[in-house]
Amino acid sequence: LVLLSIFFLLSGCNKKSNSHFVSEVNIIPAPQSIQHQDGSFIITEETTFSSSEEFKYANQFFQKYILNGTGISLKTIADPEKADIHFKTDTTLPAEGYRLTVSNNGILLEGADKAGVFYGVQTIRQILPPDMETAMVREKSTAEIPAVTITDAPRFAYRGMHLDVARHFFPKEFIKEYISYLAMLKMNYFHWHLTEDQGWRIEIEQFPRLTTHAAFRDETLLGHYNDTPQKFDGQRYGGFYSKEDIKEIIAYAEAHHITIVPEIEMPGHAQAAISAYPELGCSGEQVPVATKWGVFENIYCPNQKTFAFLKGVLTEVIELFPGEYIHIGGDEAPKTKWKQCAHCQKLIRDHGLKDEHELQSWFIKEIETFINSKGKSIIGWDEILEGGLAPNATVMSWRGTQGGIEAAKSGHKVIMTPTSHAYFDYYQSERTTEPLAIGGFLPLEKVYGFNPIPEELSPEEAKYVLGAQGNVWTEYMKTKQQVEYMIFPRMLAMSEVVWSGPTENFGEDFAHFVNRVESFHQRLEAMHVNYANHLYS
Ligand code: TNX
Repeated sequence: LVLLSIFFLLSGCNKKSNSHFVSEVNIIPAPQSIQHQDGSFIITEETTFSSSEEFKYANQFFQKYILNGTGISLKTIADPEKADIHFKTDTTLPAEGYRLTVSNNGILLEGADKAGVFYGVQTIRQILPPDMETAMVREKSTAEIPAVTITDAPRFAYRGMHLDVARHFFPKEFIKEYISYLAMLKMNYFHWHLTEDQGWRIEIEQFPRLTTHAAFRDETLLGHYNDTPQKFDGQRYGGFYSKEDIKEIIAYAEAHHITIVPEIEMPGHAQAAISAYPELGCSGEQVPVATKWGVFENIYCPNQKTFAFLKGVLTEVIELFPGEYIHIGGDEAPKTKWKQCAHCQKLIRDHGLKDEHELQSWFIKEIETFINSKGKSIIGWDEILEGGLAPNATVMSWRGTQGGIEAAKSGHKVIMTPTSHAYFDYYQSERTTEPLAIGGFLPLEKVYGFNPIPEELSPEEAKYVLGAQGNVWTEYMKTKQQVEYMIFPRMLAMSEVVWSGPTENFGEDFAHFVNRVESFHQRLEAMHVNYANHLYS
């Protein structure tokens, strides 16, 4: 017995020194099918690797991951037949899908396309032990992967996460980390909320005051519009991304198979821009960059200067971002100033419009025509439905799913992001120790139970629902640690909603999910990522 305990003690020590990694199969989002077999494959210094240049991002990611985690530089060889690890195409698989076969003899990863191979690599990553996440080159060690066959493909084509970088600014290093979290969870769209009342965050060469002036605010009076103002030290607060920063982030996103959807808000949430260029507002008065949270009456005036400005801005935005979509906002635009403005009233009469809501739709349609002429499509928050939808617009349904249902029924594409299931700025537990949040209540279980396809839609109409997205408004998140706390573990649930599909047996599935989340926490820890350590509310 003494000898036996010494043996166990020693083997325990061995594990700690990470000389040989063994792991269990525990993947988020859950794959469509997993079959376990006996045996395993061990990656050693002798392991050979063959892939095609076409999969360069997946190859790079994989090789770097193994190197960081084990110190092994995989030997690349040309002949796929001789390689222990082989990545290749199988066009019979569904889009973005993959088939991973691990046996005693090696690893075969087949992908429908480049994204499929990349997601297969993310699965391999999650089968490998969490300790390998800690980015440092270790003493040479090996990594053991249990024999398994996984066949997998996503439920939705749009699997998104949003981040508001305007209420609080986050440096480009964190934006890359955020993108890497999406990639790890097989999400593929990053909705980058770049402009707000409280700050403009993207360099536009034609309008330099956007970054010298509108990117900064006086922080003395910061607080919610109903809150007692919080006293800060009276410093300027802000920041912006230069064009070089943005190019760097776009390249990083591309290498992670993520498309960025940049958002330029209009006609509301525009006070920072109007502060820099007062002629963009209806009264022309000088207003400050907002220092409180909420909804503001200073919105763009539908005049020639505004259209020239927005077209100039959008031209530069379109030149930068390669993706199909430009998000034009459209939400929360009070019409007070438009009601008081003679020019606006004349527009309403001249164009035979009913009211200011129809004027907003006219405004958005003008912008859509411009964006379409540059070969891109618009996405707008569901308020863009109110005065008639722009012909080719995709609707982001945030005030519940009703807007999305209406849009899908009229043949428009939809992304579901309802406050009820997708707002990660809401509280996630009822504990009194929760950090201050905007309000609301969205526990993990509720996110997990979200079905982006409402019952009201027929199978034909449901096809217009491209997918769903988690939103992260940062009024009450100042640091990356706070953002991470709010997204983990809820983003894990969202990734499963959009990738793995509806659960037939909710209670049991949620319990299994919670087990997987618990072990995923070790991975986040190894990555030095903060998370909320409560799985139930
Ligand atoms: C509403 S969601 C907003 C944001 C706020 C958020 C806070 C949406 C389109 N607009 O401006 O940050 O609520 O939850």
